[in-house]
Amino acid sequence: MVVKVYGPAYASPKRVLVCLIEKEIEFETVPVDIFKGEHKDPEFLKLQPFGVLPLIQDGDYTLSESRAIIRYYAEKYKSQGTDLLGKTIEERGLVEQWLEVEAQNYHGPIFNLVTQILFAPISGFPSDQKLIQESEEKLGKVLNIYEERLSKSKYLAGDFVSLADLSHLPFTHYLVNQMGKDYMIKDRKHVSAWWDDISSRPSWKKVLQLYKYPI
Ligand SMILES: N[C@@H](CCC(=O)N[C@@H](CS)C(=O)NCC(=O)O)C(=O)O
Repeated sequence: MVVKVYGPAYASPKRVLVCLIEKEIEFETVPVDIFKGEHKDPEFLKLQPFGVLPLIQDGDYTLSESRAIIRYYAEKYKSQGTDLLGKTIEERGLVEQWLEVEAQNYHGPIFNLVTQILFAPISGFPSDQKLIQESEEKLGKVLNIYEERLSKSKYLAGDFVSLADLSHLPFTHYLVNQMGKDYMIKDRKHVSAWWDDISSRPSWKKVLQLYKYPI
């Protein structure tokens, strides 16, 4: 059964795509255009009542929330492709901890920066400069903690790449490549080396090559 991934152009679905490639899971993609409001079409809302991407369909199994999807596939195919969950229960605990850090501490400020700097102008809204400044400060503090952590281990959960690292790829890509804020990564030696490592993985390069970002 081939997994169907909805909305491959957008950042959160790319979190799923990079993990499916690492896990060597066959998939196909279904384009959904947020700018045309296709994610709010009644047919789509039947599958994902909140009207957000990504969504996957695997036979008659439907799942949304990008981090739930990547946990599901990393567990289901634990011994296929790259093991992204760690070998021991203690390593798994650390993968979960850093996945939560990404979702609870990193994602909020970086999401605000992306929406205010990149999406507000093309949607015809003024950018909120105060929110941009506050979000950059918050993200900087999170990155200082990452710098300390990554001075002790190559990846966030230890010396093995995991879901926790890959989960950072889609939004950090915007920060480094499209927002003129690459110094936030490059000025921190260990964060910078970590970013170079994870963003040069063949799986991520393939995602970037096959599924262009909307902006
Ligand atoms: N927590 C959700 C967030 C998904 C999300 O924000 N998706 C964006 C695309 S990157 C979206 O669908 N935005 C459309 C909207 O919010 O109306 C996840 O990780 O799957």
